[in-house]
Amino acid sequence: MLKFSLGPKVRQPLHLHDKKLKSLEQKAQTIREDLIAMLVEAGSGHSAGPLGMADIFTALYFHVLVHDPKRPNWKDRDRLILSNGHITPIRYATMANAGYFPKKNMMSLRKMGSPLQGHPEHAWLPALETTSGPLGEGSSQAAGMAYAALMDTSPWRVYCCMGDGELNEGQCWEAFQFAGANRLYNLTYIIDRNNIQIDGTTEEIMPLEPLADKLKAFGLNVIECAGNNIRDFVTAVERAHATSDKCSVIIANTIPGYGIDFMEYDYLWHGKPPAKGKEAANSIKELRTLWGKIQSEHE
Ligand SMILES: Cc1ncc(C[n+]2csc(CCOP(=O)(O)OP(=O)(O)O)c2C)c(N)n1
Ligand SMILES: [Mg+2]
Repeated sequence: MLKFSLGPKVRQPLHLHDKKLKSLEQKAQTIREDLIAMLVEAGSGHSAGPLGMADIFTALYFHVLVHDPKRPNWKDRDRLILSNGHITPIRYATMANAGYFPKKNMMSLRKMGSPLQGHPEHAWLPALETTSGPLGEGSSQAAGMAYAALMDTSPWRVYCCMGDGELNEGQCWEAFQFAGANRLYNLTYIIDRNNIQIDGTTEEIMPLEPLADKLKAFGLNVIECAGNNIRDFVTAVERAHATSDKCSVIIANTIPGYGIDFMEYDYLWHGKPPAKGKEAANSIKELRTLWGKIQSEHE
């Protein structure tokens, strides 16, 4: 039974036309290059997860979220919770490109006193919505926010990014139970299904499969998509928006280290940046090759 009545939250289709798609792909490319520049300058931080999620963050900030970078405290903004806090460099790079703060500030990543800490610090950068890093917590915070929004009949939606290795944390499954039982249809979890975690592949360390079936058994609306295909991801979000009686989970199949050949699929790049010099230059070169391929697909 539905605990909350249907409000005005069912969103209109997102209308991703070809011209907009191309502009999002261009944006994602800029963001990937900015991300590498930030990580190289910081000399520490996470590469694989952030690169794999660049297309999704671009789609979120430039097409999906109802938000206003000039009014980060606007009460009706959508809430984006980063439960897998360690991938925050991709959020910073996307937020800078969206106008939340000057792009030159990106280079302060992980420096003393910078709002751009290695894991998100809400007190220093309120537009992050929460502080995160301890895996699992964001999943419950997001469910609580979505529940509150339904109680208040507020129009905003909640999106919560999670890692697949993060699902080893039992708290995630408590949050899924709560979201399923309360049919939080204004909440969408986005799982970065990149098959790696800090020290190996997910299936070696703590097998997750059959993941979709497990999530369905918790009463969730499960949608799978190719996470490095912006159109596919946006279509998945539209399907979540069209669901008015269940919380949705998008299993986004991404490539860790996407765009940099020597990082792709390799868990050893979970938590380190390319070294200054040759490795950094090669990373940018690889990303430009990817960009060439993306453009040629449109010809
Ligand atoms: C509660 C908790 N336990 C352990 C860690 C350390 N840790 C940080 S990231 C990570 C791996 C998470 O895997 P996944 O979410 O798949 O991230 P990916 O490697 O794909 O970026 C771990 C174990 C943590 N941050 N919080
Ligand atoms: Mg992972």
